[in-house]
Amino acid sequence: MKRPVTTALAAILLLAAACCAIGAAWAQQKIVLKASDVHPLGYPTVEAVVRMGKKLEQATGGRLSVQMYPAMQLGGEKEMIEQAQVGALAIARVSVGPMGTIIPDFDVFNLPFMFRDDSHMEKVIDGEIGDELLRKLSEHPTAGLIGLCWMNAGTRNIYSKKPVKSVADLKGQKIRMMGNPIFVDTMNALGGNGVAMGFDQLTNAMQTGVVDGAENNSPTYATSQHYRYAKYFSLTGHLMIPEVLVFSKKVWTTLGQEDQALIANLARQAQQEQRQLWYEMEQKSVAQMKEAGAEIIPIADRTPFQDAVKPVWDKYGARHAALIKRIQDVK
Ligand code: BDP
Repeated sequence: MKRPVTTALAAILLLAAACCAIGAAWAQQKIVLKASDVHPLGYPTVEAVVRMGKKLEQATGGRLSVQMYPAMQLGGEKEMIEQAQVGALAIARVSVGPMGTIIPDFDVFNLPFMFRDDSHMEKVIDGEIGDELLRKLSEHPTAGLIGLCWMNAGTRNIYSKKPVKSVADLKGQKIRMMGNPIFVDTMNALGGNGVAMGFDQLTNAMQTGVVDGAENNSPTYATSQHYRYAKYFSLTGHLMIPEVLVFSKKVWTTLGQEDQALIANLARQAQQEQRQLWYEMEQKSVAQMKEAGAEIIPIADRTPFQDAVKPVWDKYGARHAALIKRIQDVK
């Protein structure tokens, strides 16, 4: 007959073993991270996040994975940001455009004619300014988002039902802009009527004539088939706005430190991978637009456009003078 002390000890050991097993099972629990993008599958930003998800799945033996909801399945970017903030969505790939209303410093990227060209923009987002802004977002006490990485989105150009060859041609044209006052002010300064609305409402607004046109990069114009309603694509190049990949802070804090580091690292890789996809897509899009009958209007001298937006710089630039100077100094 066993002595009671030995029996008690055995019971404790058994209980401890059971707890360990439950703990291990808990740690092994599969987590599916919901991700979203306004663009369809195959678009560079979407593809980069899908690839990142595959790498994450591989690295964790399937414990962590990413489920992509593309093509505005979860709404426009405003909705995606809100869902990430409350933790209903883990990963949102959005334009810096709407982020400026959350982190004012982000608006520096939203200033018209801020970057000289793609390579200037890339040096900024790849360098210390890019890192600083991501950190600013992650450390913001109420934004509820972690800034993971940047992505390319080329140059935005105005497209409309009526050709825009000069600033004067914008007079009386209703042009959809992203939801941030800086963009409406930019279009108004150019002499048009800026109309703020979500990307999810744009096709309908063009169909029904609520707006005459919009402005965007060629891949967005081509994949969304906006040439069907606004065939004149004028190379105004007035905005060059990077994209940002954000992670819900609510979901982030439920992950272990190692998982967080892994995701952060894979996002950094995605930043470079997306870039390759981006340039291929830009070329393809221009061919697709032309084939579909879009008319590309070159703007030989952008100076009148640059001069016209000076009031926007006066209004929004002054408060960010030091950061703007640092960006301009990046060579
Ligand atoms: C595209 C961006 C997307 C924006 C869209 C817009 O990739 O994030 O939602 O523009 O104009 O270029 O809203």
